Amino acid sequence: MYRMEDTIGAVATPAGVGGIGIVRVSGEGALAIAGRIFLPHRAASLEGTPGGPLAPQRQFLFGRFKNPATGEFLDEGILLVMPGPHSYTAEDVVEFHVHGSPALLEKLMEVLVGLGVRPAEPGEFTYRAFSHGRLDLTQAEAVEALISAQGEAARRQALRQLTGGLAAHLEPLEESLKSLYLKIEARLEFSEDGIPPLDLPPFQAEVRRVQGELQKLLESYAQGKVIREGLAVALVGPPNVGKSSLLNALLGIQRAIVTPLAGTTRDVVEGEIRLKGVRVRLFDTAGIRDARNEVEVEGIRRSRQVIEEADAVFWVIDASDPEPSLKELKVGSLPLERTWFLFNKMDLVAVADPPAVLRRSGLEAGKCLALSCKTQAGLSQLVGKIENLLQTPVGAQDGLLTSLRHQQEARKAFQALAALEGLIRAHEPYELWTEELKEATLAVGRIRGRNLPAQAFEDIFSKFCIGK
Ligand SMILES: Nc1nc2c(ncn2[C@@H]2O[C@H](COP(=O)(O)OP(=O)(O)OP(=O)(O)O)[C@@H](O)[C@H]2O)c(=O)[nH]1
Ligand SMILES: [Mg+2]
Repeated sequence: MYRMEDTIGAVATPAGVGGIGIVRVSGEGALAIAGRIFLPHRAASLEGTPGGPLAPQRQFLFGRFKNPATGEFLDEGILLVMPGPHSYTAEDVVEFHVHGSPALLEKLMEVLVGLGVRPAEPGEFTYRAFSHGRLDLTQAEAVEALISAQGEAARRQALRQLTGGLAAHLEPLEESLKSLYLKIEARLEFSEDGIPPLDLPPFQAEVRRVQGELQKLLESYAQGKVIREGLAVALVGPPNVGKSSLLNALLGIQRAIVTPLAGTTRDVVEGEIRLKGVRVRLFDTAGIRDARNEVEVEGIRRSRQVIEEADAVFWVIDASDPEPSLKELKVGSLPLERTWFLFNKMDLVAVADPPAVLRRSGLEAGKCLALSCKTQAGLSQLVGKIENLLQTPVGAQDGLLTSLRHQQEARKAFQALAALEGLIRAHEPYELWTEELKEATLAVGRIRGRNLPAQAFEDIFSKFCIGK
């Protein structure tokens, strides 16, 4: 586990060459150590030796950095001084802003370590901010989410969480659970002392309300996942129906090879677009058929894997010859709840009724779309369809659960309340009710970092990058 009493330091800027590189140091020794390296320009002589104490006030100084052991000049730059508690970690923090040279930054770290700084573990600065109560756990996690956000929607989601969106949602929930717990607890301890009997209907109504809130949070998880990780769309179907043509049309470039030969695509070809600020990853695949050729067989195995992993499956059908597609459909097992049927090559058919074709195969007619990659007809409707898949459920935005950890805890709380309802119905004793209420309260608290075992923190923060 992280040792809180050490003064820690790390390069906070990304590896590689840049205009500026930043080394950050936090802890009790930060100001003293900085004072030993830094010589402000307003000192009488630039040739002087550092060593003057730094005033513990917020300041931004221009000057020189020197190795106090050898007197060697390292660089000229800026020192930011942020005494605790008004700093990121709530401890004394200093930042050395120097030229962004990896060799220089390494040297600076080496000098700092010589003065007693311990290189920080991943996420250790944020861990300190959390342990000093500057951030709750959901906010600490949001820092990492913001840093690694891919795209506009993920960025906004992380920022909402960082500014306390999720915490604000969880706090009243935890309070409600606590007060439910106390109601029963009081009647447990003082059952003889004339506390009025429990008014059951409002109690049950409150349990159901809290359960409803938890349900909403749980539903927001799947949506949050799409925003963070993007939506994966599989373009699949038999050979020659126009899967690669569709990929190219959606990307607006000739990414995949298109030929009139069946079995053109062998590998999975990936492309990416952004819709509503969310990353949409498109996977063009080998046409699925009964193939003998070894290369094609492997391609088809990969197609099936893409179907497994995709959020949405677009099963492409040649509208001028739908039979092979429908036949493959019956043999191949498709996840129908996340599959849409795209009738391509509509330009080749005078009259076509995709819904009727689907109905004849016993499929849901509403999940189809007609288009032509050749004329581009129907493409904008298809894009609209994908955008609908990205839609955030109303009201869920602020409460979005963003990690598996959140989801698991919220589910535990939900299940505890479900168990409680069973106990109430079965007229079980209050002792058992309090157990479930305690479990639900603790689970919601754990989302924000309360009552977690030390190992759990390590697991969470070790995924952060070094310097954060
Ligand atoms: N008329 C017409 N032809 C199309 C349309 N879309 C694709 N094609 C043609 O159909 C043929 C096959 O297209 P591809 O995009 O290679 O089909 P695919 O499904 O990727 O085929 P495989 O990779 O072999 O599985 C090509 O000759 C395309 O030009 C369309 O909307 N209308
Ligand atoms: Mg292809």
